[in-house]
Amino acid sequence: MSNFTAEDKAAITSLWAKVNVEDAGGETLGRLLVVYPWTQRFFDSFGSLSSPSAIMGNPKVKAHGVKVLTSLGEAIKNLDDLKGTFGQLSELHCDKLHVDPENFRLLGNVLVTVLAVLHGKEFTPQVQASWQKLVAGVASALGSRYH
Ligand code: HNI
Repeated sequence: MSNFTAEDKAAITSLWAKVNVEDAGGETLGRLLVVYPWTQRFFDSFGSLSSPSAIMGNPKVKAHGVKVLTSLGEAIKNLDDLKGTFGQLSELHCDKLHVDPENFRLLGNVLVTVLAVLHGKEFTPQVQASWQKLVAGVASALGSRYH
């Protein structure tokens, strides 16, 4: 599990303070579903995902993206215990949702891309490196109770 330095923590929390969870959440989940279409199979109750514009305009996609990013925000308050923070969610994604944990890595990479696009100049190499560490740590924690 990653160890976050003081610089990482500062880089993660200072960018997070500026993230609009509504915008970034919808963009991230939407792009995941567009770019990796096999991830759509987990969301068959979400209505039309038949084209990129249907996906990006789907209110259920947006609402669920917000839920995911809100949960990530909780993790940012507990950077030294991502495994503990995500223990129950790991079990849920494994036992009930049957989500292949590789998808957590895909989502993390899409999130980093979305933040780079939305935050431009503020997304410095230091910020990017710290966020890469965060999404890797989150993916690992969400996968930690798979069996
Ligand atoms: Ni995920 C439900 C958090 C990645 C598929 N997911 C949740 C919930 C949270 C959550 C919180 C709501 C749980 C509840 O109702 O108690 N998911 C997260 C986080 C990440 C993540 C923090 C990664 C950072 N989930 C993914 C990925 C997929 C995924 C990558 C599939 C590609 N999640 C789901 C599905 C549900 C879900 C499916 C249930 C949705 C529903 O409401 O039917």
